[in-house]
Amino acid sequence: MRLNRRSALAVLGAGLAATGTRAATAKTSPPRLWYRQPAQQWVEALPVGSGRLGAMVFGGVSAERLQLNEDTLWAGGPYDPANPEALAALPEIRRLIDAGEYAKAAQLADAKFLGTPKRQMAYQTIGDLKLDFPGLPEAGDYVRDLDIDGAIASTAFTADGVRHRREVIGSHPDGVIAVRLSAGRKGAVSVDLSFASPLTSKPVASVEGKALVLAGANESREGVPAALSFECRVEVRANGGTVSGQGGVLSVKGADEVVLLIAAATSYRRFDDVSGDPKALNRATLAKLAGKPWARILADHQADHRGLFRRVGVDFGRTRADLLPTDERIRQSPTTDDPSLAALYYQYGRYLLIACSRPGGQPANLQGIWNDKTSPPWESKYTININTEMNYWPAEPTNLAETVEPLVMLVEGLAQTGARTAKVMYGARGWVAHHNTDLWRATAPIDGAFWGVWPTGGAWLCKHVWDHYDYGRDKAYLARVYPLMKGAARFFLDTLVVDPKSGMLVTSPSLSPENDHGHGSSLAAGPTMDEAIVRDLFNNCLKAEAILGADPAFVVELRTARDKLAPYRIGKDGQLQEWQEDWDADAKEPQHRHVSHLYGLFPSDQIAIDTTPKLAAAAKTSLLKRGDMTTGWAIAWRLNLWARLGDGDHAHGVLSLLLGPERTYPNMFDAHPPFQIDGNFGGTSGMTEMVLQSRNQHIYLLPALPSAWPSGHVTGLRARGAVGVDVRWMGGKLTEAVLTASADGRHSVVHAGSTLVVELKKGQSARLVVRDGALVRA
Ligand code: FUC
Repeated sequence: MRLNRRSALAVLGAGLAATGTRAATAKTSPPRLWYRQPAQQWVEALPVGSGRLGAMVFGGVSAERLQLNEDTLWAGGPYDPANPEALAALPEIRRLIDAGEYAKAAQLADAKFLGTPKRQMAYQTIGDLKLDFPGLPEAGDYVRDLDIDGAIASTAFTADGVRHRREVIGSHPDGVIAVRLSAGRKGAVSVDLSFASPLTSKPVASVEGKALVLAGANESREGVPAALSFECRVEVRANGGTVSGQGGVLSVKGADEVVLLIAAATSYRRFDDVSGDPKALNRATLAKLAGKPWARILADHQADHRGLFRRVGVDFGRTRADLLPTDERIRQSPTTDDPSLAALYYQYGRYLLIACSRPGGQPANLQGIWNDKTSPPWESKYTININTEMNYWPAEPTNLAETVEPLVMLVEGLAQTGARTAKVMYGARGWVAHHNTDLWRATAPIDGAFWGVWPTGGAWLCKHVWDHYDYGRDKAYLARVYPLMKGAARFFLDTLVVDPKSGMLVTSPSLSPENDHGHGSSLAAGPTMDEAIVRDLFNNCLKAEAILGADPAFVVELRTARDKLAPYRIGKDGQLQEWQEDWDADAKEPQHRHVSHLYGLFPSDQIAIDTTPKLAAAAKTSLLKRGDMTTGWAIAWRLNLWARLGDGDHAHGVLSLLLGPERTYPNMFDAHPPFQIDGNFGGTSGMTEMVLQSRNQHIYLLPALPSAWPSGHVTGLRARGAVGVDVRWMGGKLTEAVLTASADGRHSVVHAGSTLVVELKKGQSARLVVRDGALVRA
């Protein structure tokens, strides 16, 4: 049953009367995740983050657990994995590939062309801050939630007739995780604080006055010595009661209210500098907060968060399912019409990006910043053959451009470390990064030739570097990043080789990410994805040069090489070929999770249903072959692709796979499985692509609206050319769109076959409606 706003409130009232719980009372907007029981598993706990610091909140009654992260606490230390043996082996690896001896090429690459060490460093947890509440009896009226508009996790319950409330935030402006423990009766808050850390380096907890401190080092890994020191410092502010410390335990007894300010830092300054002083950093962070009450810390945090979060509003419709706790909604979602679960997932993606990627911090890794292990899956690092890029797909279109800064900083580091890898391993100028990187900006191939010998990771990241300009149109920024793009392009100008069969320029050795083509290995020359990524890189360099006018000689070189890149090919089954050869039918895993050759359709716009219909049809054939059900992030990629194919109903079907309990944990974290945050971000991006696309110099309104969302709106989105876009629809039809320019520009807007060109000066807006089937200015 579908409800309008008024009947939804009536149902809410009825639910309230039936249950009489506060859980039900609080169940109106703002958007939130909520539960009737504490988290048992980590994937039930709720994430907060300051960008740099993260905490997972379990919501236990007699024992609370805050699992803590700091985004530079990784294993190892500065290291250079470039393998000096590689250069000599390179010609023979290329020759074997040209001769069709792919297995031998892979063997040689395994022996000579991998980084030293063959694996990268892991992102590590600090451990847990444990809060034990002695003497708290059984609780009733329990509810915990995460308000993603207020960016606050709360746990509330009644014990012995006293209402207790615990709140946790991750404040970007103040650089701390802050906790408030309060109760409805004076003197009712008593808590014992201690640390538990799984780090084998055995950090030591101690009490310093009214602070509990955990100090130690990171772990060594793969023969790379541990080079970081870290400290986590919890300052306790008790209102009333007593504070005392013993051993590694700080106890508060009989307080009216307790506020905890948690600062954490490591000695990491840059990939090649670990001379920071974490103790001094934490002291300075906390000293700045002296005298600042919780109410102001909270107000500053919420103003900061909402300044980003509230830019976008989303409504895909509402049903009764909206009234259920979040874990139940996820469980029921495969069989329930619950469009506002999709809207919640959408905004949760934005919440997570704000919480884990802010200027001054590290970019979002495989788990954002949330990780409870010292040796997490795939080291919770940066997998740049899809996962890191996917993390940032929603950033520009959903109006969170600020969150991209850490990614640009990552690329600035890679351009330095990758210059050495390019020189040592390829004898090339410019810079290269392969399929993974870590805190230390390692850029050599790793894991094995099958996965690692893929030179286009850095080039793909450069698309984000360019997109940040294309959405924002800030020339000073473009001048700053042009050398990064140029360096990435320089590497390919020096290393592309002529394919003896076609005479075109191809990457070699390379592979189509992690996919065995059935001829002995994954290694190949000129996989479709590489050619597409390099084409984007060269074109974006050319566009940047045209704006900056920096580099006429480089332009000639780029154009010549670009025009010799291998074109897309359609294979014998009508599919878009994944490789230069028509091997798709021979591939070992026909339903492989990666859909790398479809990069041209999304995230790029080299292939589109209106600009290259034949290639788009071939891409669709490939996509149908790959199937819909796969790992979390790979479902999310398919969602974006189906939106680009203009098939809203197929996209919606794919979205239901992502939102179901097999791919979404109770805390709404994406399940690869295991947890990987890319699916969350890819999901937000895919839903955006259903209602708005900004590609091929046009803005497409409602390009893939599913019949399951007949009425709704998304406001505050962004399109290329520094323009904001609101879209509203009813009965499956566009009712209005509003464009708001933040720079002068001309925008070509497309809807249902009708195109309208809108010219706007900075600050102006235009309202568009459909009249007699044509898009017009209202
Ligand atoms: C790539 C993917 C895997 C996983 C890993 C982190 O290698 O193929 O599925 O997501 O990254």
